[in-house]
Amino acid sequence: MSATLQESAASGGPAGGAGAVVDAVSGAGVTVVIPTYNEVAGIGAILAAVRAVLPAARLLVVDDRSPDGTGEAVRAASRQDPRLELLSRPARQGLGPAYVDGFRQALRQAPSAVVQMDADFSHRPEYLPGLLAALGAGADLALGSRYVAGGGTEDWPWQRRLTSRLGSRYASAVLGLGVQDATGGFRCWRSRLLEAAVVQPLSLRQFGFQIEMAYRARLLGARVVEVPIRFPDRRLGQSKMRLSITLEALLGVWRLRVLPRAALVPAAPSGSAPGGR
Ligand SMILES: Nc1nc2c(ncn2[C@@H]2O[C@H](COP(=O)(O)OP(=O)(O)OP(=O)(O)O)[C@@H](O)[C@H]2O)c(=O)[nH]1
Ligand SMILES: [Mg+2]
Repeated sequence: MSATLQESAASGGPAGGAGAVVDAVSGAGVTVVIPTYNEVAGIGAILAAVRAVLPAARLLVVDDRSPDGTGEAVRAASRQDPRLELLSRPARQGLGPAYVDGFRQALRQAPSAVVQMDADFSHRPEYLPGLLAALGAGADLALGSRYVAGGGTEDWPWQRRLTSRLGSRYASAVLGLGVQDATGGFRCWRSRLLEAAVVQPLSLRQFGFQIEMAYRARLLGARVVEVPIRFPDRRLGQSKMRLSITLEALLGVWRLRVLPRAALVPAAPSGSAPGGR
């Protein structure tokens, strides 16, 4: 079976794209966005691993001037790899703004699909072709999911497993997301969907941003599928997870729920796919 996936020119949905092509084997037409803060210990290895799986993909690292020199390491690696780019942001403002800047920069080169993933090997590069193939099978957004059959977390203490699982269920229930893993950050977006999803300013800046983006996709009427992933704990470096970040997400879902649709996504053009509220 050919791995070159032609999007339907007549898909009509929010993320349809005439003639756009995603190659789930080489990664042509795909940009992988990787945010980093103090990930120098593992950044070289993750970039090499992603490159080995998707030789033709563009890789964009979004670094917030990491004091440990992650940005410099990426810049040095980019001299050997013309499809590796560094976006160096002047200051740390949270994961959400870093991702949105990265997404906007990635979209300027008109890829067919944009992948988001962490730098710490919790998001295993071998899942990339499966996420891309889900887009080829008709999804607008493929979520790497720990909480569907075949997925799961590894090496996490039970408290973290419980918090993550319940947090995801809670966010999904409050916002009607209809997904099992609303907080994961290993995702593959059809570009036209992502373009619409990053128009309005973010409400949640930390890890709640992942929930907000899943909600925006729902408001835009996206076809969302969950692809099972096993999620090991980070291999190297330090976690950026804090109680304040969890609290932002817990309270933030209510903020999202009461916001008018127009604060989160652009007005739907007439005749577009259903799914808005
Ligand atoms: N640019 C940027 N990247 C960030 C920021 N915070 C986290 N990251 C990156 O986002 C990814 C996820 O952060 P992690 O600390 O691994 O968060 P996590 O996966 O939820 O937590 P652990 O399971 O403990 O690793 C990593 O690649 C981080 O380096 C930030 O403020 N700015
Ligand atoms: Mg991590």
